[in-house]
Amino acid sequence: MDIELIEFDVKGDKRGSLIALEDGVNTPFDIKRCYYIYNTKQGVRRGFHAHKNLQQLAVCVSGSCRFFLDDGEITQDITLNTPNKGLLLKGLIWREMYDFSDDCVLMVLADQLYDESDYIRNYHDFQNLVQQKTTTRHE
Ligand code: T46
Repeated sequence: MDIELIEFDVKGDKRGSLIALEDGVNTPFDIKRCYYIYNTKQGVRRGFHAHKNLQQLAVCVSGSCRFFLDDGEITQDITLNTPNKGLLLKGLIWREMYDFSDDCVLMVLADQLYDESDYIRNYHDFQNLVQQKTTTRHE
């Protein structure tokens, strides 16, 4: 699966901790957008989509949440519960986020501006696209 867990350097001193994410220094792509998800109600599951062409780095800067990931062949479950690790999502991956703690702030950096036409929000469309890509690869 086209994912990676990236660990960031923590600048810690007696006052506490600081993490800096800088374009081209310790981020895997040039950042065009940042958004964050917080105040998620108990039991809520979000996501339910894949992206055609988008790289994202998800960091749980407070609290915890889980990602269910599916690339059409295998599935994986990842827990994000520390601000010093980021989940890099690159390829065609169906994602669902769940188990948000009350204090969860999920920050996401993206390499593209928001574009609804980049979303695949139907699971069958996602499966078809995975199939097409697999067929093209084997031709
Ligand atoms: C993803 C996961 C991890 C915007 O207007 N601009 C934005 O940059 C984003 C991300 C969303 N929106 C609007 C679109 C919807 O009306 O905010 C609303 C909620 O978005 P959505 O239902 O897509 O949120 P999630 O939590 O299901 O998914 C989000 C991202 O959209 C998605 O790219 O990978 O977080």
